[in-house]
Amino acid sequence: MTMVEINFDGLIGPSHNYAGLSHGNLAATRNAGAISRPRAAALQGIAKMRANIALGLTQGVLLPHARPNHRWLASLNTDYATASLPLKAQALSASAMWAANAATVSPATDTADARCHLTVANLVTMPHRSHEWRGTLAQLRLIFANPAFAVHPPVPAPFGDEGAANHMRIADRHDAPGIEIFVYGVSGGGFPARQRIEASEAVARGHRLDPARTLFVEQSEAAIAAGAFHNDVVAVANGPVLFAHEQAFADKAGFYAALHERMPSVQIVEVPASAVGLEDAITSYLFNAQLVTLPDETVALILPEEARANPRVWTWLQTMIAGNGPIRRLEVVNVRESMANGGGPACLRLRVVADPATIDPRFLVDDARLDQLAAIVETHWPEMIDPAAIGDTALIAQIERAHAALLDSIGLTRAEAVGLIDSLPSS
Ligand code: SUG
Repeated sequence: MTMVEINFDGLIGPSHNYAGLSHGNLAATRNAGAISRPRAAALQGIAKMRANIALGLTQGVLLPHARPNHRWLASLNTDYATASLPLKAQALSASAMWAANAATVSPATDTADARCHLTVANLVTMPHRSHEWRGTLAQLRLIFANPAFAVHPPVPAPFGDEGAANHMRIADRHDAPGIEIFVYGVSGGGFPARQRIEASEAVARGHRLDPARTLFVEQSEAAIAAGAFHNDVVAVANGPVLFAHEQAFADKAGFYAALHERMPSVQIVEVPASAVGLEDAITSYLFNAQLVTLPDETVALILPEEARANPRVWTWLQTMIAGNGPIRRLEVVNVRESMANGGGPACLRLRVVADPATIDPRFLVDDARLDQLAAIVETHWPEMIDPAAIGDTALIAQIERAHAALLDSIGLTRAEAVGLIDSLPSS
């Protein structure tokens, strides 16, 4: 059995638009009302997947959800034609693209029953995200149907859970037992703290983690107030390396001490606020990078272009690379369309450590599969969406045709496809 880290990227859906739905996500609110480019957005995401494959990484894909979500509107006793504009936007959101919010994942090495556990996030803090879970659960049950996995439904409301975006794992290697770190928020100044400790604790119990190797860490109020609506905007971990902003955590000293005690081999790369302030860290998405181990064991940071464009951030990165730290290589990707909604390279992916042979092969991608996906996007995805025009029936018909064409191309059985279209759990 070969356990590797697989990055499942959310394919950016045909309804990608800038509706300004996420209070506390500064990029999304700043771009509210702007014209989006769903086709370019999805192609940027595909190019990122291709670049990761070229680096020797194993790549998977999560499909966009059927939007508008008619089932959700029906549960609100309305339909798309008659719903208010805010409800239309919430039903139409392509936010499932940010796969880091799909679920929390604990590899088999960390769990009492030696299965890889996934708990779907409830995303209850934001209305447009709160209806993702059914589609995500249906899809994860398809992809991870093998008994090597346990896929759990979400923790109930009101305990907000935003999935892997608030979860980190430190381990000597991907296939070695790790320390799992759950980051929750208590207060966020004027912005909501989206991850509740009760949810993190419930996920950890469900995953049957060893309490001695599990940490619950509070995100700093300053970070949330500055726009870090998820921990993965101010910190990222991979293998034995934690890369974090100095102001990411409420009790940094206590957290670092607990981590060192449990994993003496941990290497912490901290960015001081004096070199990169929270504002620069958040606008550049320096920490929303994919921190990965390449096949030759080099640790690389896959950053958004916005990080290179910020002189303070880029200067700090150049100094880091010139030094002797564990992060040895920088790669830059263009995911501007997603970034404009507050989703960087790390938001777009869900990491799963598993044997690829246990995964439904329809959800693993190579260059040829990405060519097929790109062809569907080129043919069917709308070129532009003006959020003021989401009532346009021709646009909605195009979005629904695009999704149907994608499902057709994946080779799903009728029952599987119905599960994904109707967002019904498959069992
Ligand atoms: O939940 N943006 C997402 C971005 C999620 C980023 N994910 C991670 N950090 N892992 C959010 O705020 C914007 C949608 C809109 O405004 O139309 C949005 O939902």
